[in-house]
Amino acid sequence: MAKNLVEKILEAHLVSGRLEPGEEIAIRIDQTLTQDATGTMAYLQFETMNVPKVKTELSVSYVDHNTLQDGFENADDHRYLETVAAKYGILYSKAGNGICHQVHLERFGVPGKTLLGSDSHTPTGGGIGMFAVGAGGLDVAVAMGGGPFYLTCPRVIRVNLHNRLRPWVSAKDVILTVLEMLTTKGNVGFVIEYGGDGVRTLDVPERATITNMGAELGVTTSVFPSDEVTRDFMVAQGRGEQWVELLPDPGAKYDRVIDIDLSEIVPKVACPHSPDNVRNASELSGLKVDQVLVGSCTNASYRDIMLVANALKGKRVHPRVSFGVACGSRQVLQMVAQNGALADIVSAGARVLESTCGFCIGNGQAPQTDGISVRTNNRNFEGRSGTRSAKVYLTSPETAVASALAGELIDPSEWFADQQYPTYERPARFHIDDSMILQPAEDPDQVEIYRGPNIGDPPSNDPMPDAIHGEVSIKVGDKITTDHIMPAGPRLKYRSNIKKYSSFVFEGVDPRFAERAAAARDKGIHNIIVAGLSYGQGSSREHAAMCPMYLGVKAVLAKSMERIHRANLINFGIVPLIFANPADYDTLNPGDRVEIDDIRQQLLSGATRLTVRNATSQTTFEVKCDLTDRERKIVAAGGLLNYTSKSM
Ligand code: MIC
Ligand code: SF4
Repeated sequence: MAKNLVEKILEAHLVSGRLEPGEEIAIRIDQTLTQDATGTMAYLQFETMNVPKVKTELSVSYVDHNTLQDGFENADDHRYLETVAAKYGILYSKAGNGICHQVHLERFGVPGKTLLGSDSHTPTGGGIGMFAVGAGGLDVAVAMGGGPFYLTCPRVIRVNLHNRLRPWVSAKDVILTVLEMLTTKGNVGFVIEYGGDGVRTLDVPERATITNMGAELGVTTSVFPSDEVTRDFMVAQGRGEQWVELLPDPGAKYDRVIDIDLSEIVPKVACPHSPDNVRNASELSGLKVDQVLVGSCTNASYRDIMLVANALKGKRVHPRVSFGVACGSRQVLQMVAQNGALADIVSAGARVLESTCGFCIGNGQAPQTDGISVRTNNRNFEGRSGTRSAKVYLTSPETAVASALAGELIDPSEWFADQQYPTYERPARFHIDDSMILQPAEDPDQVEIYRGPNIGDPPSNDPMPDAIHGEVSIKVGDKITTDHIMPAGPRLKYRSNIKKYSSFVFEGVDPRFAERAAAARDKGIHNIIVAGLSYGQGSSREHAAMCPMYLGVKAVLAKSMERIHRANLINFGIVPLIFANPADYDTLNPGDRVEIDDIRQQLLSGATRLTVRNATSQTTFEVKCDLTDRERKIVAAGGLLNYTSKSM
């Protein structure tokens, strides 16, 4: 039978289950990646598994998120990560070497392999033909220990790209067009497979811009075929021998097919505060901008930075604009330093930023009050920039650089109308220097793991009680992101210290939540979160489940939930429940006493509907409990760590 790309990769990695959309399957993981903000907890959990050496083909630990080091915490965490990597057979990419997804694409990605990463933008690897999935740190820890990764066998959407992009329009505009069509809601359980004659007009990093922001659609991952373009990119990275061709069979079946004519795409902008709030750049012309930032794992490849440098050559950014540029990797920074492009960027008046996540995760560069910021990254959630009143517009590097020069948001094809679009030529050989990637120790027994005072233990949890006697401790609306649940930015440095980090749960939504929830927990009352649509969008941070668990949250009742967050809730023993009738959401109020009888027994016996009693309003309603048998046992045990230690 003719197979699509997704079926081919999944079939080659299937450990259990049937390849039928909607079924639970388990797949073997070839490679893992972690970053420092999620990594410390992932490795603390890995250490509890008593595995002497990772069992994957390749595991890499990157330091790219918490590099500000305004205090000892980050530096302590980095040293912990470095020593853990040395001991357990993991490569360690030091701070300054670049953003995990970009470095992984450049130096390690292999078509047809599976990659599990503790970061939601791991699907960037789909640009080189990997089946690359984001997950919570605990799932990544299990994969490093040799365990399979469980997921719902996806449905596949085929997106055919035709023709080629016009000048001053680029890959970011393609994915913003897809986001405009499919939005951030309702795509859970799908994978996007790109194809069509337009694919060969896009180099691997451009494809990676597209798969990167698949995360914002909420799909499990996105994947491009591996063709001659992939081969040439890998040859230029000195890794030609790792290339394999990977194409779908002619006549392969898809759940849905979408056709996009690249030549019709125009420059796009995702307006505040959601990546799917997309408009044409030309409609926003004239909006004064205060800040423009180029960088992040979405748009900081050699191609992107060269484009920016060429567009800036001999010009100056608008005097009122603060303009920053962060290369996505040290490889890119070295190359633009050597070829003089960096000088063009600096001469134009740019602030050169470190090759890290930086501004994208709210570490520095917070805009002014009510500021307008144009950025090339992938998320513009309210407050993520560090300034609650700021408005962040997501664009391509082309639109960003035009706006930096103009001082206002502008369609780059209009601003550069008289200027030749710089043609990009991939270098025959990228600058290869992996000296900031440390190899594991030759004698692991000699390595002593460094644990500074910021490193706590992973918190433990009790099994699910027989019944839930709880209280609605917070009621939130639609599209609550993991940034709302667990703020990043200046709070990020407490990631390894759950007690401390837990005091910031829902900080920006309801600053008293953590205190209230902890008090209820201490009185033996179970905390319940009530939410609207797409609860838990965005980041993969398992802290958005782990910290609520620590505060005694036992259940989330939502209209719908995102994939990674749902999996994290289960991993930390919180039961994800969906309103059978969404209108019941309206009947609940903060403070309502809520009861679910025999929850533990019902979970274990496979009940798919549960009755919830609102003791305050004396009403009852039903919720859907669509969990697999394995997930039920995990929740009943109080989380994956309890479940694994019980079954070992
Ligand atoms: C993000 O973009 O939100 C992050 C920071 O990279 C997160 C991971 C984290 O919270 O550490 C992600 O996307 O998963
Ligand atoms: Fe880093 Fe931003 Fe990419 Fe997350 S989205 S990995 S914070 S650059």
